Amino acid sequence: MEQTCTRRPSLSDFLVVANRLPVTRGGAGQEETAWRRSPGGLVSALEPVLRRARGAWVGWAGCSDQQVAPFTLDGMRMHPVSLSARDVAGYYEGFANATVWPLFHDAIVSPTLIRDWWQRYVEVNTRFAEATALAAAPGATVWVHDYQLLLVPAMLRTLRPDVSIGFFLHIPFPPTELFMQLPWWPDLLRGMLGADLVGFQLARDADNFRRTADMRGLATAPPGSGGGGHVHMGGRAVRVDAFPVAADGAVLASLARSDAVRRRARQMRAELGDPRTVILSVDRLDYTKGVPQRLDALDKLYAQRRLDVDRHVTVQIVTPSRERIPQYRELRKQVETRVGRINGAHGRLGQPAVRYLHRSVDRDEMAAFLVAADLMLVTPLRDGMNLVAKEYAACHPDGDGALVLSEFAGAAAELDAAYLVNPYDTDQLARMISTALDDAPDDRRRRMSTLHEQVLRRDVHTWAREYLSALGATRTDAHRRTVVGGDRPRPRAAAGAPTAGDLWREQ
Ligand code: GDG
Repeated sequence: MEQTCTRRPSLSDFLVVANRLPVTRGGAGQEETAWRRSPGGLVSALEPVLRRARGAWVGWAGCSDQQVAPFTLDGMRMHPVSLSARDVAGYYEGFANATVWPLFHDAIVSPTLIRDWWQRYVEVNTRFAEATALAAAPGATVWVHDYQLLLVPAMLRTLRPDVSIGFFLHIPFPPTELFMQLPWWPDLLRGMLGADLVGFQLARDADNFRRTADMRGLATAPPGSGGGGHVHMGGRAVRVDAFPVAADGAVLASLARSDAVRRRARQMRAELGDPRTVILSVDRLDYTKGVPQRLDALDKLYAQRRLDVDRHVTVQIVTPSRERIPQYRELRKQVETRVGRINGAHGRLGQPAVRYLHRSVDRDEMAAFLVAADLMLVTPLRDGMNLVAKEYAACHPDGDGALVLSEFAGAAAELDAAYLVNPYDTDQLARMISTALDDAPDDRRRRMSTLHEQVLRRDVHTWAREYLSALGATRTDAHRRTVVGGDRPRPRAAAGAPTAGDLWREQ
């Protein structure tokens, strides 16, 4: 990987702002200082887009109490934001992941409200906004991501009214009554409304957001008026709309067709004892992903002998996540206790029912697992989208395989040819797993072909293009409204600065 250090990086016309830089330091056989790409939903979704647009990324490098100078990696400029150990505890593990994350996922786990965390969140958001303001060229386009940075759009607008600001939320936006449980909800709402375009995964999330803005007396216009709904804020019309995130379909499909991955998939099946059916789940170890509930359904099926260890092998991969947060440590115990119980009750010597991996695997290995699986279980209790479901469909071009998908994953809104299920209902989940296994081969094939076509038709590049074109259009709209509506004119972009739409079209 080509890596260069620049003391004074040039200004960028296009910037992604996210909690984490898409890199981690070090790795097996690498020097301590070498950076490599890190896994995760946001990175998977954005990395190809950013490379194509040759932009910059503002984010935390992942190590606390260290100043990291800006650097360039594989043609992407990185602007590290430094966080102290106290920042990490209060802003990241605290307010972002123990307050906002559970609340926005239907409060599956009770959100913790701690005023110090909130203050830390405000401070860190300020730092992100300041770092972005320094790195952005006049009239630049800035795309801010996710629940860790809800305040950044408004802060950045104050510092740099010339830039075009997009915000995208990767997780669900909760119903108004839940959102209003947060003592600081008006600040968060105002923060998001600093953007020109506020994007969500689903129309349902955008509707929740508009309803919440209504509570604040901010006038909203219905969807359809000018290509999406608008919220009027401080003399500006903020566009609010849905942009469902997509997988890097073509790349995965070609990886899945490659000799190396196919060979590895065959080898995996052999290592599993060449069972008739390989059942797979891959999740970040998070209570939103419904892992214990899914294991309970499998337990039932093994107990009722609808699954047996000779013919059906289950592989559960969990990627370690947020391990310093107590609820995540508790979840790991719950999952591992269940795996032990299932294997103790239904496995045989050398033939466990569930093969359990608590680690992340590299991209090719991940693709091989997806190819090897006859049945994929994606059953979150709540999920903004869920890319694993889409990635599985991308890896099955020939109509083989089957996908059991939770109704509470955002992906279910598009992938309705999957076997949809309510993951809270263990009996129904068990029945649906059986149905998917026993379905007529033609029906299963028809469903899988539909899913594959869907995820290839609309991939991560389409997603970014849709979002950036919409963001580009808001700049034109804002100018028109300034002239028509007589608002105080915003400083215009520097002559020649590309809009978000131009940035995309240039590629
Ligand atoms: C958030 C939202 C939304 C996972 N383990 C490994 C690995 N992964 C990759 C998957 C997939 C990504 O990580 C996980 O994405 P998800 O969408 O499933 O979930 P979150 O991390 O919760 O992401 C979610 C997403 O943002 C994007 O908007 O869909 O709803 O919660 O790409 O493949 N990749 C590799 N090894 C692993 O062990 N290589």
